Amino acid sequence: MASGEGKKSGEGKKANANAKGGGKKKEVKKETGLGLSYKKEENFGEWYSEVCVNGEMIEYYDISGCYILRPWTMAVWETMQTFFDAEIKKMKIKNCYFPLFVSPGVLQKEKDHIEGFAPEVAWVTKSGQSDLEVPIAIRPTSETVMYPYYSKWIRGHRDLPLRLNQWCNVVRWEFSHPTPFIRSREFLWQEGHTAFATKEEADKEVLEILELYRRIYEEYLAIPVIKGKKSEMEKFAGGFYTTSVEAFIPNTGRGIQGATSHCLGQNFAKMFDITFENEKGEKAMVWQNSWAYSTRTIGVMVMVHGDDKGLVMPPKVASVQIIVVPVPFKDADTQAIFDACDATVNTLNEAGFRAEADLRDNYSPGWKYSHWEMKGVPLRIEIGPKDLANKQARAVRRDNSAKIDIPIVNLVEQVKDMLDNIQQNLFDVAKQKRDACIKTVRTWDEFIEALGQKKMILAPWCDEMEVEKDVKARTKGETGAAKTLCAPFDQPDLEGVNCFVTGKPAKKWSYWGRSY
Ligand code: 87F
Repeated sequence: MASGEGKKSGEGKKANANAKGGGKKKEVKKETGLGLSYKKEENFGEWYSEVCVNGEMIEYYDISGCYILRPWTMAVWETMQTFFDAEIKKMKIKNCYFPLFVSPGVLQKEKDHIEGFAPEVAWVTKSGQSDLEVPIAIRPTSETVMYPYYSKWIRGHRDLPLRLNQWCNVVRWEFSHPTPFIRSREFLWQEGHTAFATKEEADKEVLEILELYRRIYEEYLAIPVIKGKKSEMEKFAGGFYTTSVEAFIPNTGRGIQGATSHCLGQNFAKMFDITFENEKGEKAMVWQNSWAYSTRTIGVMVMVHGDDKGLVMPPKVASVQIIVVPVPFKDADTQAIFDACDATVNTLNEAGFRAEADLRDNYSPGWKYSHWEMKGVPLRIEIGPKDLANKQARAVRRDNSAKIDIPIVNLVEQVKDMLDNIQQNLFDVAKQKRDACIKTVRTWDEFIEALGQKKMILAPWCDEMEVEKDVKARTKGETGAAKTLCAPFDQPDLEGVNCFVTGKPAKKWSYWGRSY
């Protein structure tokens, strides 16, 4: 691992211990001591890395900023993918796949907005020992890959709208602070790229997609987000305007951009000559959008819900929703208990739940409890001799440790209620914590005080870029500068309200804070 890449202490340690030599086993693996060595409140950064690894979502890799996504992660990704893919198909958006490689000529076409991003572009320069005649870039995003073909495929108004999406990986060679899911050099995402005849159609789609992103966070990941518009400084430089969903991590006091839906206007149509003959027979430029969400979503989920026992998975995305653990006693009929576990799993699976039994005989029930708690399984069902005799099972919730005895005859019904309740409770608790971190301010002094208290700050602003630059400069410190997160669509009253920096009449309320 190259030095000076700003890696986190945890990253270095784990990469060296586990990854060098291609995944050799750690020397000793004790059966006990399943717990985490860091606490969420005390050392959030180390806690996060440890939860990702011990929860079996991530394995560190011997290239800094690259991570192995284990099945426990991919199941979450696939659930969100299934939802989103079905929704965009209803909108008549079609899937496609464009190549990973970008020729330098095409990449340059976009140079105005690429300029700032150029240091992050990774290049292939050799095959075997020989230098390539022309180095080839690896896509950091696919505008330059796709739009030359949009130009070719779009001729007349009947070719519109053109609405394509691709599920793929992208590479951005980040240099600061690699963090699993949140900032990695390769990540998975979907990128949608659409072209319309009119601005109205493009505007409408931007919001429809943003609503799907809100639903991914709120309905699937149980994370509250704020929908809004990015400032001129924070928008995608190549675009016309950018909307986003913004989440917040209370422990670090940082906002995190959850997903973006951009209206590109006609900027790329100009650059790539994407024109069509309209109904009047005139040549016109298309209106375009692009939008994406990535595996970052999963990192936000870990950060928001995880606790000192490990991951906490919302039932809707959990790979295993219910883990059934046999609790045999010395003289009990072990076989009958195991059979009851199997029967319970079958009943639950037939009812459409994702349930598994942990029947391994080389681990104690206590060890299994800790193991599945670490992995964040929403509900544990324990079956022992007493339960068997009473025709019941004991259910234990991961989110609040509540235990209740369920009569077997009511199993399906009660498990459904409990999972729904867990999903809702995770959202409610996350929202309560997030809301407790929101502070509305009117003046610079209040702003600085709130920033010191790790708040997400709602402040009236004159909407001038110079002012945002000034705020950034004046708040620059070890933990990073404050910037705008978004101007929420849901705007408080502006009447007679002045900018918290300049005292001029405010043009909008905006969220400010430190961010990822
Ligand atoms: C890094 C290197 C090169 C972000 C980059 O948000 C280029 C870029 O264009 C780059 N990092 N971006 C902006 C991506 C904009 C846009 N692309 C399609 C999206 C949604 C999906």
